[in-house]
Amino acid sequence: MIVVFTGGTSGAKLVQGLQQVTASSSASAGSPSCADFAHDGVLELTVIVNTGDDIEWWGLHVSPDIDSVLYALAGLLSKDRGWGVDGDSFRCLERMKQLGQPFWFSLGDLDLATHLMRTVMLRAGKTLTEATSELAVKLGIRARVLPMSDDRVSTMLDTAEGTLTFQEYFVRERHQVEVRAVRFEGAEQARPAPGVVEAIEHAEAIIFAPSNPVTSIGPILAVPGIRDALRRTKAPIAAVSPIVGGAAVSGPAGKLMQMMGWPSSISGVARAYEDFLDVLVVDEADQHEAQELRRHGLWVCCTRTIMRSAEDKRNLAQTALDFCKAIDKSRVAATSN
Ligand code: FO1
Repeated sequence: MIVVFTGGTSGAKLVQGLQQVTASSSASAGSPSCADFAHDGVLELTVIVNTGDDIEWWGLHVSPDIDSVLYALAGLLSKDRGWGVDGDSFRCLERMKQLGQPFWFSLGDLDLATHLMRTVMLRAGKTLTEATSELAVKLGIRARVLPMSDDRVSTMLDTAEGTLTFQEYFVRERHQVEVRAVRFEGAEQARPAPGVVEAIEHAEAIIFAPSNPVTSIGPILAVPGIRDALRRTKAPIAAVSPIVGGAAVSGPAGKLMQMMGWPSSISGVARAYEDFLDVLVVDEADQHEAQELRRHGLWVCCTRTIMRSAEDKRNLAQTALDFCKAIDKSRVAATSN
């Protein structure tokens, strides 16, 4: 089983790449390295998703990162926006605006159906894990999509303008306000969702998508038990850097990493995951710094990490998995010597 940790829109792109790789391996057309991870030709994919960005909007429970993964896996994700449903309309949003309701968070008309269904299920007493699984089944998704927790964890940002939820910071303020601290409210009492720790323990490879280490992956690692499981697991762990050439590919990752006291570079990404990371996958633009990290004992793989086409996504996913396999083999060799 391949496990991927993700949040945000870049993460969803790598999930699409991993889906392509795992699907082709299931059809026995994958590369020999991926076939090594497959059982009876089936390479399972489990996606562990950030829910710190979740928002109650117009009375509905919206899980943006879960939805980006669901839409990505179902082939429904908007290519232009990177979130929401491809080709969606916003008529309800227009009407809500006329009715004097808040409209800075744009819910599309088709997207609304997902939030309605999720909210109905949650109000009927289902957990977020159950609601997500039911949505995934209805959308014809074969991968297992797990929220990080069924308990509410909210990413809060202390800024020059006061305390903001993640969506207030990211969408309403367009991440232009100065951030002084990031907190994950509720994390201390939260438990990992059912299946999360087991997936980490039984994984053959674990990949961190090129998501923001502070606000997309940070909330997942803040759930007690998840970081410990990552430190314990025998699975090789790779992270794809969201920082290319010293700057975030998109969004505020660089600024937030600096706020945390980490460099906004591939070294900062290595620092965020230093207690469990085996391989850092970085862009060719970061060759020079990669060499420096290697001198400190980290495996660093330089490749093309910008994902524009389906082929880019597939190639990046394949490279990350190949490196995990190489590490696996080197560990086996080391223990048998
Ligand atoms: N991002 C925006 O920049 N503007 C929006 O109005 C917006 C609405 C939205 C609605 C549903 C959804 O699933 C995602 C949405 N996003 C929007 C993206 C969202 O803010 C991000 O995907 C993440 O939360 C950041 O990781």
